[in-house]
Amino acid sequence: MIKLAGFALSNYYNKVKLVLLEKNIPFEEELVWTDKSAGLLAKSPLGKIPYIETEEGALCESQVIVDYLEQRYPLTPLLPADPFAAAKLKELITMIELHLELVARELYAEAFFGGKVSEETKTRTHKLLKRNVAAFAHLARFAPYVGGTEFSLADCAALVHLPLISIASKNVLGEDVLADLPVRDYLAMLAQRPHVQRVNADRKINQDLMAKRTSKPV
Ligand SMILES: N[C@@H](CCC(=O)N[C@@H](CS)C(=O)NCC(=O)O)C(=O)O
Repeated sequence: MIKLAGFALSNYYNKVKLVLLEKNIPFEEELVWTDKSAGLLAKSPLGKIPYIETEEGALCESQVIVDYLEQRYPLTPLLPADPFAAAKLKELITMIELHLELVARELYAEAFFGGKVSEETKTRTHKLLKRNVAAFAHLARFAPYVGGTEFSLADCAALVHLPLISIASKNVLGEDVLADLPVRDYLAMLAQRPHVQRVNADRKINQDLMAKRTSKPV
């Protein structure tokens, strides 16, 4: 059985978890903090979570993992069979993860962990986010799903990343950079899904657990 390793406060962990749930793939979870232990580095060389353990070995990087799951368990597809349509959804995922989430991540220390971000970083991040959100708006459909009429891998990514981008930009930059997009209604629609509800409930439990720890592993 697939083992999903990491912790449920992580957006990337929750992307993989939602894919596993939506595709009805049996899996178990192992709570792993990003402590850079030899055990973690052996399975995820950058010491990041999530990673999965399969019968054939460990695999890290959430998009690599979900692409593997999509190929290995094709019964409930989360990408269309048409290569171009599938690539368009992956384009959207890359836009969200590389050009929005990874940029907004610069703000997380101040937004979520009581740290401080320099004014220089704020200015640079704000500018980049404004540019990249415009590009995302160009690709996103919200019709009603982020990539079109069907629930897909792109929704598994959007669900976990968009709220963090909104909160971080609002708290640190004083502007929710996604405010002009129908993100709130979209997230409310996704929240009707039982598997999304489970992911969100588990995240809250993990948040309480993490609050009791002294170190801040994200
Ligand atoms: N590109 C990676 C990003 C994963 C990631 O950044 N995970 C965070 C938790 S949300 C982490 O492990 N942070 C600890 C670190 O970077 O050392 C993926 O898609 O899996």
